[in-house]
Amino acid sequence: MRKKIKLVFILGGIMVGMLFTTVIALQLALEVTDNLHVMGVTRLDNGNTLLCYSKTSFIAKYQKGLIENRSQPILLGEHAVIEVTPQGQIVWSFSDVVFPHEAIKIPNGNIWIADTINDRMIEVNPQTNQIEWEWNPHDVNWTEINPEWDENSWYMNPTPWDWSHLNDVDYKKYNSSFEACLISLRNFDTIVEINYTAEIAAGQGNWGNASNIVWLYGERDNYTLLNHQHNPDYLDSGNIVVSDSENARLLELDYSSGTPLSPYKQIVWSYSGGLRWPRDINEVDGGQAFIVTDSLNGRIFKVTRAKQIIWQFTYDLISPYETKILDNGNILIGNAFNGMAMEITPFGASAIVTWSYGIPAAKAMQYYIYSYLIGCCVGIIVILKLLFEKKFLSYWMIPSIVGIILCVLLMCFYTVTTSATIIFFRDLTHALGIDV
Ligand SMILES: [Ca+2]
Ligand SMILES: [Ca+2]
Ligand SMILES: [Ca+2]
Repeated sequence: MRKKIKLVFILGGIMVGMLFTTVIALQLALEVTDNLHVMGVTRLDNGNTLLCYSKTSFIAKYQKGLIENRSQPILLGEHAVIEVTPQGQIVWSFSDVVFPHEAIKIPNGNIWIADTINDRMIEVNPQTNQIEWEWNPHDVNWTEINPEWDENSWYMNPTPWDWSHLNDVDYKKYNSSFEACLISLRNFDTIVEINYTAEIAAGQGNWGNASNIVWLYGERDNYTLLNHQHNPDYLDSGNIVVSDSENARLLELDYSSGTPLSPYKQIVWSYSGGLRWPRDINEVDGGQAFIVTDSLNGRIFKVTRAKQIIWQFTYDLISPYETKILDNGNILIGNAFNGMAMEITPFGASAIVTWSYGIPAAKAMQYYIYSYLIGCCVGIIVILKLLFEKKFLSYWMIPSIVGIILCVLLMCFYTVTTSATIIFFRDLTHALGIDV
């Protein structure tokens, strides 16, 4: 009986210890390395890459609900949009943003940024870093768009922080008539298209006029239409695709269906089944297939219009955010939780990584946790063996102490090691086929 109680205490202690060390190790890794949580990625004509990042430590606080309002201090360097060369040199940056999700270059040379938690779309002149146009959902009189969105609705009651969660922006030129800006307002479950030409003509002080919203889809809390969407895109046909993330489906909308300002549009293609928080869809093969970012499944795949998955890539992805299809057929990835922008070249049924920027610290932590858990299992077996063979107390303590020392050393190695070492181990495990 006494032996049984002792056993329960020992096993319980080991389990609590494992859990505790794992949590501490994760926290340490994220805070010591504090790698970049990479969201939107765009390849520029000069070969450089624009990428939006926030530090992983911010994401951790944000997800725990520890950052609730603007009075919370935003640390220097915590968020930025940067331009990096193929060699990884930063040649431009803009940091007056909080959790930016997208940055694209428009034909006049300026950069459009979805400044997500600041609830605004900004146009930045990269020569001066001045904001030359800004579109805020709180400037819009939404009741003009839809009488049901009255003064009591969400639309007319802005909160100062992360109200709309404005998470994507796209550009389109409609022949010579006007240039348009497609914006995703995640917390509104709504996508809007803005007449950019009219906004610029109206001048500062008149931005955000409701009459410059020329098209929309979705309505807050009407989840039959959209539920917390990400990354709408214009198709070459003029239709719009969007990741209807919380509904775990992908939609193609007939742009011309319904009236332009009706929340309802005709869905002409959709895909669901097996998706976990899809956050991006891009057309390829002349509109005959799509590249999908299936975030929580840690994969990027290609699906045809006939709904066949014909290609998939998972290597090193942890909750990837979005992709952009490059002119040479390669795919640029914002690999959010694994802290990298990556370029991959499709190869057979998968792809090879041909370029990356950032440190995959989170992936290194996964390797650490697996090795740690294996170590613990071995430790438990040793302890049980010693116990049942009636050895002295001091003997079964030895493997535990050795195990703890090894864990601490491993933890130090993984957290303080250089990016080159992490990348070496990442590539080694991949080469050995034990990548997970
Ligand atoms: Ca995007
Ligand atoms: Ca987009
Ligand atoms: Ca995309």
